[in-house]
Amino acid sequence: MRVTVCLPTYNERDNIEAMVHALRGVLRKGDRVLVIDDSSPDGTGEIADALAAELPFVSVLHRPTKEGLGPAYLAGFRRALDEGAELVLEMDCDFSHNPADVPRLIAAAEDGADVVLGSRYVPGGGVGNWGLVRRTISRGGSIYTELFLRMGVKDPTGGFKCIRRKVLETIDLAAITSKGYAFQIEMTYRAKRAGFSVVEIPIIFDERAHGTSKMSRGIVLEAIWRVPLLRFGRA
Ligand SMILES: Nc1nc2c(ncn2[C@@H]2O[C@H](COP(=O)(O)OP(=O)(O)OP(=O)(O)O)[C@@H](O)[C@H]2O)c(=O)[nH]1
Ligand SMILES: [Mg+2]
Repeated sequence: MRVTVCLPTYNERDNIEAMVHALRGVLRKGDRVLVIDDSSPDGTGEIADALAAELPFVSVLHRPTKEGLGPAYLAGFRRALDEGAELVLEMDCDFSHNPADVPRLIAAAEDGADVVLGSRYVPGGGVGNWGLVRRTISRGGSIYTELFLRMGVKDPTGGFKCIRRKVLETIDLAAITSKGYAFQIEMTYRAKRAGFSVVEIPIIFDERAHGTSKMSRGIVLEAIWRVPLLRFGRA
């Protein structure tokens, strides 16, 4: 199945080139990488353009302002569908998600799963070098989400995913307004609610080595208020 890896970037100058080359090593003929850059002030967009000029499997979607991960992915999904992708991957560009795991995500989707989640909290998964605070936020987020949404998903805030085209064509992407972790939760929730199968496969998540995290208190708070709204609201 033809794959497009969506790679949102904001100030990933020190990661983008290595990531594109790593993906080149694991993707198959016809697969694509779509960089979605929100006008990074550090020049990531220009580096991505140079990579796209050199490597035909790479394209770049430039967006004028930083709006968060959710809007960036939604724009990327639309482009990937237009380009004919049969499987669409979500992946961070900071090497927290290991490019070597990409073929396993693809294989699980090709085996029949509609949504494949790279999961830190199933047997064999884990986090490499996170401190206690990050571990607690992440674990707490999973428990909180399960309390309200009952998806039976161990790692609902993760952002390493492989999604079948049909899922993106079926769920109402225009209705999704979440920006951060809530976006990851909402995508999976809407897919499940539409009757699609969700499968978790183990991944090891490592803290980024270069650049800075865009995780913020706002992103955590957004997830806290949006999760109950998903369950009880009209979303
Ligand atoms: N296009 C775009 N990309 C973003 C935005 N915010 C974050 N990203 C990218 O999304 C990916 C994940 O962001 P990170 O900063 O690593 O945030 P995180 O993974 O939630 O937080 P950590 O766990 O601390 O790494 C990275 O590739 C970022 O460059 C945004 O507003 N727009
Ligand atoms: Mg990260």
